[in-house]
Amino acid sequence: MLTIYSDSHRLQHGRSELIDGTLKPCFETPSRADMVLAAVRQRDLGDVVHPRRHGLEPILRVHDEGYVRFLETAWQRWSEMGRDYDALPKMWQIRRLREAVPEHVEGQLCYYSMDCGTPITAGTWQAATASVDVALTGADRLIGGERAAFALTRPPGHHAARDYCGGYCFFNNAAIAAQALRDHGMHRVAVLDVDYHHGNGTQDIFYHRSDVLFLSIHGDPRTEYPFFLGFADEKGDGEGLGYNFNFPLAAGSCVSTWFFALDCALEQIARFGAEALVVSLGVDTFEGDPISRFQLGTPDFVTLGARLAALKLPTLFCLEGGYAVGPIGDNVVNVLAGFEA
Ligand code: SP5
Ligand code: ZN
Repeated sequence: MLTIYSDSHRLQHGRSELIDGTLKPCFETPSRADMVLAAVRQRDLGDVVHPRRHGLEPILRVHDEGYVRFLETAWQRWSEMGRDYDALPKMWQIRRLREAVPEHVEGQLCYYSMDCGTPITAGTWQAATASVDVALTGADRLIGGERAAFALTRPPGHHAARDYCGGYCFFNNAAIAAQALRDHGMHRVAVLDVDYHHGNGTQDIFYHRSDVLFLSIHGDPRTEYPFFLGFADEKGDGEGLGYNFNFPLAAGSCVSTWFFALDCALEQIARFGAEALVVSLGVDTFEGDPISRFQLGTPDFVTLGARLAALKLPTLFCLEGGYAVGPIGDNVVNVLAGFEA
């Protein structure tokens, strides 16, 4: 399988995130992508190519223009105030506060963020746009007739909604790629999110649409991040009613429960008549993940890949979460190898 990779991911190197009440070193680190790339090479998955630049147009098909301009200028405006530390928000536009975009970068940072774990740094814009290019170059390959491609996207994307960042995500790589597939003639695209955390951003982007089916298997939001979306009764709205499926599972759920949910999701994808599949591939479902609570073992990821392959669809894998840095490479490559076996 072809891998698309860019060194620009290193430019996203946040110092800290607010977790359990203190600023801790970011879980989402450059070493994650380095480990995945090393495993791709070591296990001879296939060629590794650089992305092609696609510009802002495909991003603006999915994201709000004000949000995109904010991300483009945020670091410069932040650092002009003499701040050399990562930009993190400190309040939110919560219930009954005015829903208006503030003028000041500080207020905009709060307005356009979902959480306090997604630092904007000097290199965020470059890293996030390169990550989109990685996903779009993968989509190009599918459009060109390839069976599958692996977009080694970092920073990840699935928590980024139409107009906010969060959960270590800035642009929704998988959603932008799915939209690109639609724009290049694929009529029905399914996005399957297997990251431990609900793909709130992707759901947000496609919630009113019937041409992109969204399905997510994740830790139950009653106890797990992102808490405010990902419940089973969210089924889509308007045209999109019946085209959104959430499979929330209790934290600590066993492997067979997880694979049962996967089978339900795969059945829906087949029923939908998808012409292409985008997989939001988080491996924070791993038993050793430091911030998540499912129990998949390293060999289970081979099984996941094999089950996805059984759909027989052109498939684009986009990397999302996974924070057990030592095993992340084997876990990810196991999915891809299982797919190809
Ligand atoms: C892409 C992705 O996987 N984003 C995940 C963002 C999760 N951020 C908040 C995690 C909070 C976990 N709390 C557990 C604390 C363990 N001490
Ligand atoms: Zn995750």
